[in-house]
Amino acid sequence: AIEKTPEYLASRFQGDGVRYKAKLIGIDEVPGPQGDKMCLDSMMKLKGWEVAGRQQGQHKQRVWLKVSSAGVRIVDERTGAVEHEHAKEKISSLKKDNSDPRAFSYIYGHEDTFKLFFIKMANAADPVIEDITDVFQALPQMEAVPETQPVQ
Ligand code: I3P
Repeated sequence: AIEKTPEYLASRFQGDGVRYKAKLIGIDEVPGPQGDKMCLDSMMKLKGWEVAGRQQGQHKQRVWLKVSSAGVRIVDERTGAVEHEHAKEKISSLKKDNSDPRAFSYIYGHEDTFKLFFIKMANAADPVIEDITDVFQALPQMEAVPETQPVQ
């Protein structure tokens, strides 16, 4: 395994960060920042809507999920527009979907409103969960890494 030094994390997540191909299963307003049952209920509801949508011939939106030292961004695959920008300080919950190894969710809080974002990765969800976790945990070290100055 790669040793996650502050230098490694800083360079992995600098700028645009790491980009993953994904689909947006859905977004749901939830009552609070965290809670197992609350997340599971919300994910189950969004899954129900996904199934209902598919039965009507709708497809999930294709997106790029970008994980950087700033947080998570969701970019529309077709237009390239940044649709959601979630500062890591405001992400309060990160959950695997135990019934689907490609899916996970997180909660983003803004003022008194919390929204659960349910994402389906093109591949396994574990690597992106690990990246987001690293970004949360690496904050103090990453700030301590000095800017490298170009040699004149
Ligand atoms: C598709 C299949 C894919 C799914 C896709 C469905 O149905 O279930 O696995 O993509 O969802 O349309 P079918 O087999 O009938 O073509 P995901 O695995 O990424 O969910 P989508 O239409 O919302 O992209």
